[in-house]
Amino acid sequence: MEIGFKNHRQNTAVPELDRQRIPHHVAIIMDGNGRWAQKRHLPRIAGHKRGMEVVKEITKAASHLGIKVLTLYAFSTENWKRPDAEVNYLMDLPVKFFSTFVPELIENNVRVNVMGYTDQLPVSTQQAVNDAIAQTAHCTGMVLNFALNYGGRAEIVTGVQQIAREVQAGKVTPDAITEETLSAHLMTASLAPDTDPDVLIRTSGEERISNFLLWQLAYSELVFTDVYWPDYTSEELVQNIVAFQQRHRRFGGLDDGKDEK
Ligand code: V07
Repeated sequence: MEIGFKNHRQNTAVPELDRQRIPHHVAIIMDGNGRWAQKRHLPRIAGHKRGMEVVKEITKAASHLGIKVLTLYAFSTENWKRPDAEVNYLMDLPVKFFSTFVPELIENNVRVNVMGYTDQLPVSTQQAVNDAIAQTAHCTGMVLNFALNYGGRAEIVTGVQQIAREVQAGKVTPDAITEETLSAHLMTASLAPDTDPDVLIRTSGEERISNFLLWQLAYSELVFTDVYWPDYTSEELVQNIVAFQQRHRRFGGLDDGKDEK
């Protein structure tokens, strides 16, 4: 085990980041924007605005760490239930985000991808997203993958519908359907070979999946932090990756049993 620097308060060793074992795919549920704002007697929108600036910082940090795919849960299919003013503001964030950040994405060789039911978004939002995808299409570094109007169960239903149509057309037999078949019909298929997150991070203290990447998270390590998303930093990201590196992934199997209790 890599023992790094000593903790200043106590003389206990704290583990350091292993740069040889950076997770390929990191997914984040960016929670706590509303609570961050409430605590400061600010409107919820102020939390979202600050949260968008944090997205920019974390994107750059993740790219510098050598992460291959950063998936961010920006808007769920349930978020339409929020007040109209808040939904309208949220729908304008991708526009704001890209109007200021595309040059930096290109400088950092970051390619934008979006997954979700984007056809239901305002046309101006779709336009901003499509422009950013087009303008970064040549970038070969990290993929910044936004989940926008995304829901995990709906994604699986859509994938199953596509497969059923292929069966109906006589292109596949039911027995030939495997886990790989469904994987290939999910919205993460274009991220292959990194379709499944190695680690899911959720901020703001809630310990739930909330209909995010249900299929893809089957073997992911789950890391929860109490920090509200607008207070999240690159140092916290490194800490959360260290926590991931301390875990012992077995993908359901057993290893040599040394760590079995
Ligand atoms: C949103 C800021 C981050 C905290 C979570 C909620 C508020 C960036 C985007 C975005 C999405 C797609 C895209 C480019 C940028 C975004 C929404 C909310 C809806 F292609 N931040 N952010 N989208 N928040």
